[in-house]
Amino acid sequence: MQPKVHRGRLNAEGFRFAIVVSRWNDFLTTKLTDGALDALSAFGAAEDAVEIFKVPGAFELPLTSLKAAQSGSFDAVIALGVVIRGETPHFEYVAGEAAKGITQASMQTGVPVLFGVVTADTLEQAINRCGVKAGNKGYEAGASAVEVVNLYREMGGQEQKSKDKVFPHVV
Ligand code: INI
Repeated sequence: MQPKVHRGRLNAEGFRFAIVVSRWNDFLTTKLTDGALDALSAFGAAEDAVEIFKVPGAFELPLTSLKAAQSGSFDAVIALGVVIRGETPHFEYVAGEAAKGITQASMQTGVPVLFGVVTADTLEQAINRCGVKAGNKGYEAGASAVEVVNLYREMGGQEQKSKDKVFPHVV
């Protein structure tokens, strides 16, 4: 058997992206934003193809991501945040609702909403996932956004979302 394998290309040209990022743990979420922007720019996103929406905390990521996805202006939404267990007795609620709501935003709209939320037990673990020892979850989410918009375009299941798309993407 030689099944046809589909995998999204890492080409961001012509696609538009929203980054929704929480200000809670700002010194870390800015690193996630830098990482996501690095990925989008490395894979060819245009300077004006990315917009950033800032929210107070990770709990606000789902609805803001849903609104960005519903706007019809973006091919993918990248949700970024940092929730640290040691800092909050309601870690489970904040992290759980963020994860659940981000998934819902995606499923409800058909627009990919990437989960770039670091959930960590300690500050050290969180720092390591924001560009130190364990990669940068923002970069990963940005690269994953590029990959899936290409995959969905190939699958034909995703309409062109961005209004001012310049280059028609041909697979
Ligand atoms: N928000 C976060 O993004 N990370 C956290 O670690 C966090 N803690 O520790 O509580 C946090 N709380 C705020 C929450 O996301 C909402 O902004 C707030 O509850 C208002 O709705």
